[in-house]
Amino acid sequence: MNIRFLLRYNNSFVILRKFSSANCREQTSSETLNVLRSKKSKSKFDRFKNFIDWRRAQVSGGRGGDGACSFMHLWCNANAGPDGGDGGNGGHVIFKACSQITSLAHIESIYRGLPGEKGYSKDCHGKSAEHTIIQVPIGTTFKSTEGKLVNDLDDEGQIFVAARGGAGGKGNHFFLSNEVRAPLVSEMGAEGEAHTYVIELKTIADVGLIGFPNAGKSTLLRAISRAKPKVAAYPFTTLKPHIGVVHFDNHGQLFVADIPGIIPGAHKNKGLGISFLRHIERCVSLVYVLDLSIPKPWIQLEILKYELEKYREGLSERLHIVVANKVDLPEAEKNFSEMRDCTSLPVIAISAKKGNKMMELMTLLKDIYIHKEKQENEKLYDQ
Ligand SMILES: Nc1nc2c(ncn2[C@@H]2O[C@H](COP(=O)(O)OP(=O)(O)OP(=O)(O)O)[C@@H](O)[C@H]2O)c(=O)[nH]1
Ligand SMILES: [Mg+2]
Repeated sequence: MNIRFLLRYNNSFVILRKFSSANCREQTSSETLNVLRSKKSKSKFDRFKNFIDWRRAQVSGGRGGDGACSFMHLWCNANAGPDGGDGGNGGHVIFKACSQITSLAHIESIYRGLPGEKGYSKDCHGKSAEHTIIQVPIGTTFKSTEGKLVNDLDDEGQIFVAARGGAGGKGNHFFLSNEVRAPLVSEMGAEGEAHTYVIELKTIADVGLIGFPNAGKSTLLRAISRAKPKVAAYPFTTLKPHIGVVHFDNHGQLFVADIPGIIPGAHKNKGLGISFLRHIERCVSLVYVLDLSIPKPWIQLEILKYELEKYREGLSERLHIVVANKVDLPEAEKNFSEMRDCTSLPVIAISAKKGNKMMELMTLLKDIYIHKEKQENEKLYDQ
């Protein structure tokens, strides 16, 4: 069953690679859209080794260049007046959202903008410094040390001027007036702004996999995408979010995030705590992964929803799917039938390890993708 499913998608991949056109995005409908599965083996390179999602950085703008104080002497006019040029402006420190960057590992703790050049005689102005541009992932937020949100970069190419450079000082030519014909003053360049920011990354994924530790979230992400999060039979195997991509045959993609396990009290910083609940904030929809090897699995769902709700009101009620994992285990049957009797939850029982009911899950993910496309189109239309 599973093999047929894979082959079918692989076949459609080959056909669609030949005939797809750029505007096929508009034709999205649940009947025509297919999920693509790649035949290529996964790479052995661990790309998420240096995943860092929190940094504290001191940033200061470059100092402005000093204005010059000088007087011109010409061969026929020994006192030709003041000719001190202005200093150049110091460079800003700017953060720019870029989709190629995935972690904050490259962010340093101190950034200083470049200084402006000083002014010269003969009214030569100093050159303004280049701005220092630091690329950060989309979904980076900047907070002050008191915890106040200062900026939030959630679109490609958005910039945040974190520290402005100081203005260049005026040269003595600027101070020439009818009263003062030979000004002996020039300004010094101003210091740049200085701030300290707490920089955080909120993963932007379309779907977040939410579940207790060991529920099988990473196994599920491995099954539906080419991502390779570590899978092991102990809690908190996943220590940082992993993103997998589900491809569709209209060139569309659905980003699925495997988020570290949540336990009761996570909103009070228990387990891996709230640091990972923030990654869920940006997910458009959620997949609750319940562990069928544990008795009364529906209680897991109540706890997960409670924790999300405590962290941010309304978070648990986003568009969601509930999957009950490990249906292949002997004890799962009893737990699942109990769950059916006690609750009227629309749940699909899957086995991420063995591949049971993956096709049904893919169909639901397809619906999420269509919903996301609709939302994006509406947004574009509104603009
Ligand atoms: N029998 C069976 N075992 C499974 C299934 N899915 C996952 N497992 C096993 O459950 C254990 C935990 O799986 P993970 O995918 O690491 O679980 P997780 O939810 O990512 O766990 P954390 O990263 O700790 O939050 C592993 O030993 C898996 O082999 C399944 O469908 N059936
Ligand atoms: Mg895991």
